[in-house]
Amino acid sequence: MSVSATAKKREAARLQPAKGIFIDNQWQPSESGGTIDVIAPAEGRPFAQIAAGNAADVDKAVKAARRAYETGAWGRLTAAERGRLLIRLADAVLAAAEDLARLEARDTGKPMKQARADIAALARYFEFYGGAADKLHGETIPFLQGYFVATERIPHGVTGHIIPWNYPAQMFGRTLAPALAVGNATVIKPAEEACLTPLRVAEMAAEVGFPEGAINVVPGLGGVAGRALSEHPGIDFISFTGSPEVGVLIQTAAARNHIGCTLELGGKSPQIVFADVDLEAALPALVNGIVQNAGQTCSAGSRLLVERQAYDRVVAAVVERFNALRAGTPEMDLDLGPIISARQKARVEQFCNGAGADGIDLLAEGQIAEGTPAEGYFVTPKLFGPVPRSTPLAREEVFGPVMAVIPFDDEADAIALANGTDYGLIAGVWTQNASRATRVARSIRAGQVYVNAYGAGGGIELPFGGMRKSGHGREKGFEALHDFSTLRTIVFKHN
Ligand code: TXE
Repeated sequence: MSVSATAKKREAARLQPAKGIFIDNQWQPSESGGTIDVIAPAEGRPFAQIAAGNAADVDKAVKAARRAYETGAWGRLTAAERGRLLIRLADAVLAAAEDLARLEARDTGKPMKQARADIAALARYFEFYGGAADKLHGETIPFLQGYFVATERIPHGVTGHIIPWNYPAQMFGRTLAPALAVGNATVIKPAEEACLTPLRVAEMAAEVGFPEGAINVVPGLGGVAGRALSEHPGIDFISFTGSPEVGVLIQTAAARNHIGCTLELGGKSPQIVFADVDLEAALPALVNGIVQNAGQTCSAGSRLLVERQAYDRVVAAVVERFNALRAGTPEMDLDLGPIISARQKARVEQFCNGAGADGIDLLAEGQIAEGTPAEGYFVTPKLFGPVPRSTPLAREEVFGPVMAVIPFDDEADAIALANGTDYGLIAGVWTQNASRATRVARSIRAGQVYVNAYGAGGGIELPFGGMRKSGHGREKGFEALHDFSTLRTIVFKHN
């Protein structure tokens, strides 16, 4: 064995070993026997391994879910019993919150305070949908003489779920909790970049009493395990969060299988600031909208649209805040952490270099704190402006802590600008004029519009989802129970 092979072996021995594929409440070895290294983004080196699931593993997981749904204990539970299990899982997550937050922080690089908030949100998803499980009901419909008609909301059956790496814990709860509340049996493919928390929480679900096959987790590469899951003829519905490019593949595969899907594909969300803004109140939300999770958030407020007459005043205040921002490791617990991977970091840098080449001014730049590992995937938060409306920075999702400031002339211009990208996920409107706030909010093509707030409090109760390139379908809130269920109409004829 060569020296480098020995060194590699020693390195591998230090990594947390892969647990395998989670099927029927048990860890099973992957069919391929292969593993994927999990890199800590703040350290720039691997610290764990996950199993590299493939099509054969996905097939086993889908069959386990089918058994759970058709003949297993899961399919026989009442809605109230499913709800109780979800609430038990919420309690277990809260009891282990600090350990889970540490795992999530190392896996994603995010500051501990963000990871703690994410774990609290994960618990809240299980709690909210646990409480909602037995409150989803149908209707009766007046019909012909001698008929009685009722509808009932029923599960799709086996649901497939593919989630990204930016909020592994939250996404796991967001997509699985409503699906389970309705009674679906689930198979989830988390992101290869960060999925240790989902793997641990699946195990916890078994510990609190979820029956075999209700939750199955197949870690692995997107193009292998993800693709196999999206194309599997045994799933009845699929929920995807990720890039628009892969979203097209998911919807195409769903069409081939004649099943429905929900897609959440990110955005280029505007924060619209009118001259009568209460700037003091708005500033933290304006900046946090792009800094949270280092800008790797589907609903990041990446476009700051500012009424021209207040441009200098607003930009000066934002510049001051931006210059004070600091990136660091999870333990430093500063404003932001690193980017998830070298590949994503390169993508962010490419946008910034492109802005420079387009002659756009860099208005402000935060710092990387002293003592952060040089190998970590850190970038400084950056504020560019004024950004011409046709440039990539004004139109495309960067998925990093990079904000584009764009001036507008009046209300009509603000609306046109806000609606002027292919996306439509969320928006913020900042003004003290209630009529204008209402008019603008109702003119924005987005799934969620905030007035004098932005992305407040996790919003688990609030239906969330996009239009056009941001995807379709609604997650969160009671609405998600509709997406994860379908309707049966029963018609009775009587004398
Ligand atoms: O996404 P991918 P990436 C956007 C964001 C980001 C860009 C690229 O702009 O910069 O997408 O990120 C799985 N069949 N968002 O490359 O590839 C993959 O394993 C089935 C926005 O990481 O779409 C992972 O589990 N699945 C977004 C998931 O899809 C496949 C969050 C997302 O990865 C697959 C993430 C395939 N062929 C990125 N290929 C948001 N909406 O929040 C990959 N996957």
